[in-house]
Amino acid sequence: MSNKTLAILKPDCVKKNLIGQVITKINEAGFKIVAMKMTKLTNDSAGGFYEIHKERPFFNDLLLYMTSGPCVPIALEKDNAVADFRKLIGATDPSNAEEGTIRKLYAESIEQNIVHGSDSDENAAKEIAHFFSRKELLENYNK
Ligand code: 3AN
Repeated sequence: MSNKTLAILKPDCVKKNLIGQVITKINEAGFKIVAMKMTKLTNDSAGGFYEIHKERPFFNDLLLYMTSGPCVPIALEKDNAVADFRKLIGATDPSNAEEGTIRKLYAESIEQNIVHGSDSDENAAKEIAHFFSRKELLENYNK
């Protein structure tokens, strides 16, 4: 899976009408869109996705935010996808993000930070499977 990653355009991205701008940045950086959908997460789905954060103090707020409106999960393909995508989006806290990164350009806060990117190849595989069936992916990979 080393050439795959999962992005989510989060509810603040959708509400601010930034889907187009953010996808343009993703394409310009050389990523190929393999699968994409617009969906409103349930509490269970968001809780499963962010399971690793369930003991963190911000977990409940994170679920409230991630279920507050539709989001856009996107499976992406590129050499070195996980690291390159995290470089493109910038630090979790937009005030620490590098100039030109998606979070620096568009994000408001550490919580409402526009976009998610997988943090390892192992998590990328799990996260892609959270949103897309094998059939949806097999039809699209390397095409
Ligand atoms: P990243 O999305 O950069 O990998 P993680 O995995 O540490 O960051 O955090 C997952 C999500 O949890 C973040 N995208 C953000 O929405 C939220 N989050 C992380 N740290 C905080 C925090 N200190 N306060 C509030 N929300 C946070």
